[in-house]
Amino acid sequence: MTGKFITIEGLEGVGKSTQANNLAQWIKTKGHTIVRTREPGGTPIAEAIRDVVLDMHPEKMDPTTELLLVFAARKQHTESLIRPSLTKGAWVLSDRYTDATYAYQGGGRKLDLATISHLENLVLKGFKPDLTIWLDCDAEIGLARAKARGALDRIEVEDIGFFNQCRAAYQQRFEADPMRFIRLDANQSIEAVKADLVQALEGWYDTNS
Ligand code: Z5A
Repeated sequence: MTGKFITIEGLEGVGKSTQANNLAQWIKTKGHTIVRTREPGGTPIAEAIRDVVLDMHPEKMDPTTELLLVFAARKQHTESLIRPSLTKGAWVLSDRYTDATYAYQGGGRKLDLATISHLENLVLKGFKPDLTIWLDCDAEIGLARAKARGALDRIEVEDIGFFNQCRAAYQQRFEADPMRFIRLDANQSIEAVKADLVQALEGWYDTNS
């Protein structure tokens, strides 16, 4: 039996890691083995690429370089960890996947969406998550939470306009494929988001398992 591939998406500080813990707990209560992972990263090679993407460099990174790096990491992650785990019947929960590329490199960096789509087809050949949880939150609120937590990485230091464009790109992804997404209001308290998450997951499970 093949497992399910679930991703969790949203801006920084929206609570992806926090709610991924709740999601993982819910998956276990359904009796499934879970593999938790993240992007960029998830395997040794992909984690090395993550460092290049997120570390500060004296040299400015070209946006297309950034795009190619996230897809290089994704290919390794998909073939080395995600697909083999699904084949074994595990459920895979990834903190971010291809929707993040449309949001950050498409919305934020303003790279051509057709180019991103072309790369996606080339690299993933139609492979995509069974379900994507989008934690939607005002960019100011998410960034304030991320800043309160500590030092910012190379992408987190972008201005608020960048993150508003990323959020708008997530909205476009949601509208283009609403059956794959569950959108949650992540401006709420951690407990309120968790309650909405579990309720939505139960509804999804009833029709998709
Ligand atoms: N990136 C890209 O550009 N292109 C791509 O294709 C991919 C990624 C895949 C990865 O960042 C970066 O890579 C990301 C996009 C880019 N860059 N940026 N900027 P990451 O994985 O290192 O981290 P992140 O995605 O930015 O997530 P985060 O900052 O770790 O935040 P989070 O996981 O969403 O939030 P959290 O850790 O659960 O919560 C943050 C704090 O807020 C914490 O103290 C919580 O206790 C608190 N919190 C959480 N929820 C709430 C609520 N509801 N109320 C109050 N406080 C809360």
